[in-house]
Amino acid sequence: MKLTGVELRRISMPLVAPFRTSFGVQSTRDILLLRTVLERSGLEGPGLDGEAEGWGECVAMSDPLYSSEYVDASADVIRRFMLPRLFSLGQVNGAAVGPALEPFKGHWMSKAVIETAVLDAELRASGRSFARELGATRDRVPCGVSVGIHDSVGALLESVEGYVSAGYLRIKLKIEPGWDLEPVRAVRERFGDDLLIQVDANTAYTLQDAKHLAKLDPFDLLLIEQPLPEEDVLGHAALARLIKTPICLDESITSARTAAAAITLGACSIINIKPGRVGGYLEARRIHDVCRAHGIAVWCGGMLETGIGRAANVALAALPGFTLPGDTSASDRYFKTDITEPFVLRDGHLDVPAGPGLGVTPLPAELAAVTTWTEWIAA
Ligand code: SMG
Ligand code: MG
Repeated sequence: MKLTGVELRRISMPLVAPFRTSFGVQSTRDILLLRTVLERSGLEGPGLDGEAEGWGECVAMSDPLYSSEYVDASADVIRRFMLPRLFSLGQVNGAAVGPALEPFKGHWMSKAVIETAVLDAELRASGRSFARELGATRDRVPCGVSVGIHDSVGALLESVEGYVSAGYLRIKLKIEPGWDLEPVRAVRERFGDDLLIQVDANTAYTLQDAKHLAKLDPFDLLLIEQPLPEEDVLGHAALARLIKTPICLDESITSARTAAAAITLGACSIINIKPGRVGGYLEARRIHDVCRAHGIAVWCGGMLETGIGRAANVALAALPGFTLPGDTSASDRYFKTDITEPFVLRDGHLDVPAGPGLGVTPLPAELAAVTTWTEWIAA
């Protein structure tokens, strides 16, 4: 297939409630979507002439606070470097995108959105689903929910109550220094020992805090996610020897190679796989494979995606090594109106889309209502 053009589209999606983490507050999700148009020739098989379209959602945020990536930079690197490189190739398919973009350092989220949109077009054209292509073994996935930092413990308990009664199977509490032991204790006491609880610090602590973090041990948490800075893999290995709560890495893991190194160093016993953070779903699958071979549990992270990104995440989360509930929550946890048919929680699970490609497409009216800018880039 030949890539004939790409549409960049920026959308602005108000969240149902502000989401506060140790690095900032999100009230509106500012998102870059990418639509690829590929041309098929009869040479690829009978009846395959014509155009194929694919979609992808870039998980970069407006500001470089979760990682170094941000939306404007993503649009820039895609436009100036990545698309010219892909347009220069005669033929392109999902598997060829990663190797073709390899010379460009970093920019994982930008690489990921292009690979996803090319893969989606390719799979739609041949009637194969994303889940099937990745190796999914389930048709629905168990879901958790990520709960932001609140102004008071009372307000937090009220939010958690809502999510528990909606059926979420695991609660993740965002923590930071000054908002850790007290909220965790309150949620554990209120909801009992059976509730699966984990915490996420988004790099807010240092190894000096080890004694303090050990005070989380009695609360029987599933894991503590990314307590220390992204580059401090050795610090996480040291911390793992000082606390009982299992350490899960998020920001530190950018590839199957960094995952293998972190595992070998003893820096984590669980990994949060976010395809955008690692350059795409194919690398995400390689991380899954590495972890599975090492007996390391994985789960699918989230970046406040719309239905487009969620469809792909849910497909990935259906692979056999995803043994913990993911941050793959229902559409209504994020937005009043999603840009696709909404993902709905049933018995704490989301269904894995089974149609060709991602199995979902943006609804034209909903998409138009949130679009702030588009740009067509022809080959
Ligand atoms: O998509 O439900 C979601 C958000 C999950 O907490 C979540 N993501 O570090 O894991 C993480 C954060 C990163 C995004 S915070 C704006
Ligand atoms: Mg995280």
